[in-house]
Amino acid sequence: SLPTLAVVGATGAVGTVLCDLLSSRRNVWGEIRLIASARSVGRTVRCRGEELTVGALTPEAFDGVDVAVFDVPDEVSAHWAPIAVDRGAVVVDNSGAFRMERDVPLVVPEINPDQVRHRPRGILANANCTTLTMIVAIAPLHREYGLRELVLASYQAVSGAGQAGVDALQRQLGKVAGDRVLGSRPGDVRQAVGDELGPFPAPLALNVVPWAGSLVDQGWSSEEMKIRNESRKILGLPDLKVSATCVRVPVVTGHSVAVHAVFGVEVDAESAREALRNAPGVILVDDPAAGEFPMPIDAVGTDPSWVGRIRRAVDDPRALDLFVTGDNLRKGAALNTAQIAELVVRDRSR
Ligand code: 11C
Repeated sequence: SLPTLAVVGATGAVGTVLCDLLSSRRNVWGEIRLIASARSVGRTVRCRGEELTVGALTPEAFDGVDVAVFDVPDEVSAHWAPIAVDRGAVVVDNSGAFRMERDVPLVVPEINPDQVRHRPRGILANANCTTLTMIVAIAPLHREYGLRELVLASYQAVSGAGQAGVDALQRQLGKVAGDRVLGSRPGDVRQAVGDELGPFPAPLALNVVPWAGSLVDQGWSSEEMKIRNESRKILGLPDLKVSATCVRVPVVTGHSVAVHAVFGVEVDAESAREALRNAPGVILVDDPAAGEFPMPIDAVGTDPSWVGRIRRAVDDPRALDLFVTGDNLRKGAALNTAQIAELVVRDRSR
């Protein structure tokens, strides 16, 4: 019989996209069981053309489940993932709770699919959405040239902070639209936005905020350290130099990253384009003369990472500069977890 999939956090920003994706991907699942926190229990969600009723997060909810995908906060995953494993499920976790644990693989199916087999704790981790968007385009270049260093600046959408982030931007846009004065200084939206900051430390409407996540160490944000640590783990390069600056921008969905990548050998923009043209999960859009470059408005609702603006660095023949953008809720989250879950069942039926 076909395997049973549980989706924990089914009504959140990522869970909703996952249900949507499961309706359009090749169907490998028998029962799909939707699970969420108490306030969403009893709601119905459409998945594969059926109305499914959301159930409660209890140990028994995992009985008979083959794979459980978790799209919930770190502390919820940390508590519940081992319970799901005890009940017999393989867990695919999209939180930060397990990603850097030595005995939990961090899987990107285009890069390290074989790692789904090594899961001593029954848990497979899904990377952060900014890491995932960028790494799918960097791995083929690493295979070609041998990566030494990444210098990154992100342009992250508000949906990375969940539905609360989207709601906050939309409320703020309502307040600044039509406000031609925008406070005492033109362009200063603080007065218009007032206290509608939502999960962000400053207004996002008509602004950019160089901050995502929490303060970790020496001024670095958690998001910046995740990109560094996760890129090293996924590529199997423990000494890779990574410096990231994470910035939130007023985009609803689609994380973008400007990348300066330094390699072990001299690079050539055309051969880099060729490597990316042939890479899984990547779309090359690189014709600036024709006004073609990757943007969140292209990437939203699509599966691949869109990459373009590929240039060899003027001052370093071993470095490439490029721009990547991808749907943070799809490849950045729901899609990658769906792909990992599918690998688990494909592997089982071999
Ligand atoms: C953001 N990337 O855009 C974050 C959200 O580690 O999975 C996801 C945080 C994570 O705010």
